[in-house]
Amino acid sequence: MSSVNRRRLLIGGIAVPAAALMAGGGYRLFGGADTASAADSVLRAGDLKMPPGTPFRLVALSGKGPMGQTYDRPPNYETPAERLIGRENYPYTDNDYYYVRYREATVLQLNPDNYRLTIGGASAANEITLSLDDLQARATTTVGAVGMCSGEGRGLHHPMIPGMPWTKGDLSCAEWTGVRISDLLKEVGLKDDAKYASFGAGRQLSLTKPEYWRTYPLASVQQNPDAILAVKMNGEDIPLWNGYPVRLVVPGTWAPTWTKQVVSLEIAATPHPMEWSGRPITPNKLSVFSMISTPTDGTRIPFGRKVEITGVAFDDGSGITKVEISQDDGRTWQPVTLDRSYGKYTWRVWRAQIGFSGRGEQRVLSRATSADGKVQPLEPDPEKLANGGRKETASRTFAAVYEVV
Ligand SMILES: Nc1nc2c(c(=O)[nH]1)N[C@H]1C(S)=C(S)[C@@H](COP(=O)(O)O)O[C@H]1N2
Ligand SMILES: [Mo]
Repeated sequence: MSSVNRRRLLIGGIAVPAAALMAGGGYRLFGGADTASAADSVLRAGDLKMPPGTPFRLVALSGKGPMGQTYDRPPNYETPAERLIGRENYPYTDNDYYYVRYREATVLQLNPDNYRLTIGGASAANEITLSLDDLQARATTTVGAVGMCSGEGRGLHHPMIPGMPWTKGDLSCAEWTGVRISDLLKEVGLKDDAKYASFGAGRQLSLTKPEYWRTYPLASVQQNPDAILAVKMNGEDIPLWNGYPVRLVVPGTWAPTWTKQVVSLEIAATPHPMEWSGRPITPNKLSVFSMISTPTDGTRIPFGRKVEITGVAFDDGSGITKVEISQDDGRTWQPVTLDRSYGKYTWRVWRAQIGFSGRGEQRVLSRATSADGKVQPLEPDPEKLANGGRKETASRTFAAVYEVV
C-alpha cells in the first residue's frame, strides 16, 4: 500500500483512512469516466477485500447529525458505525443519526395542521380521514425495530454491482410508537374481495418519479400486531428525513417497503398500479445479521493492548442465540457476550474483549446465529446473486479493519 493509504485523516473527529476517502470520491462521481477504475483500485488494494469505514464525507442534513453522504439528491445518508448504538443501556440509534434513504429527489414537508390520512379504496367498506391528532390519540403500540435497506454493503462488493454504493451504515434501530394497521382496517371496514393494502406517500416534487406506493398482501399487515403507522420515533416526532409526520413500520421486514410520509392507505382486490417494484411485496423477512460498531474502521490500536469490540445482531424476530467473532478471516470463531434483549425486533448489542497477535492491518469479522438455526454467511450466495438477488450483498459478514501499531 502507498503512503497515502496509510495516512489517517480526521473528519468530524473520526479517523478515516485516506484510501477510504478516495474510494468515496470515486463512488460519488456517478457515471464519471474514472469512477469505476478509481474505486476498483482501492477495493483491490493490498489484501483488503473492502475499503474500511464510511468512505463518504460527513454532512449534516437539517435537524440531523453529521452522517455519511452516500448521495444528496435523492438524500441518502448512512449512519456512522459508532452512532448505530445510541448509548449505554439504550440500544436504539439516536434520531439525529438514524440513516436516511430516499428514492425521490425531494422530500415533502407536510404541515402537521393540515395533515390528513385517507383510508379507503375499492375494497374498503367506507372512506375515513384522520388528522395527526386523531392518529396520535390511537397510537398505543410501541415496538423496537431494525430498519435495514437492501443496499447495505452494496458498495463494498467486488466486482461492483449497480445501485447506491452504501457501505456499512444503511441500517439503524429505533423504538416506534404508532397505530396498529389492524385497528385502522377494523375502523374502515373491509369488503369481501379485499386482498391488498397499499401505503402511499404524498406527491413528491419530482418530475421523473411517481408517488411512492407500496402494496402488501392484506393478511401480512392485518395479522401482524406490530405493523403500525408510526407517529413517534424514540419518543419524539419522527425527523422529516425519516418520514415526518407518519410512516409505515413493519418490524422484522426490510425497510424499503416502509413508506414514509404516508397520506393514503388503499384497500383493493389488486395491487396498487403505482407499486414501486411493480409487484406485491413478498414476505420480505430480514436475514440474520451482525456487524461491528466500535472501534470504527481505521482505529489505531497499540500492540499488546486489549480492546472492547462492540456490535449489533438481529434477525426477523426469532431471536439471536449466538454471535461469534473471527480474527483469521473465518477459519476460527470465538463467542461474544450478548447484552440483554430489548424486544424481539430490536437488535441485540454484544461485546468482546480482544487482543491482536500481530501488527499492521488486522481484520475482525462477526457472525450471528438465530434461534431458528440460521447462520449469517461469510459471503453472498453467488447463485442467488447471479439471479438478481438484490439483498444478497446486504447480510453477509463485513470486516472491521484496524491498524495495530
Ligand atoms: N416516501 C418514501 N418512503 C420510503 C422511501 C422513499 O423513497 N420514499 N424509501 C424507502 C427505502 S428504500 C428505505 S430503505 C426506507 C428508509 O427509511 P429511513 O430513511 O427512515 O431510514 O424508507 C422507505 N420508504
Ligand atoms: Mo432501501
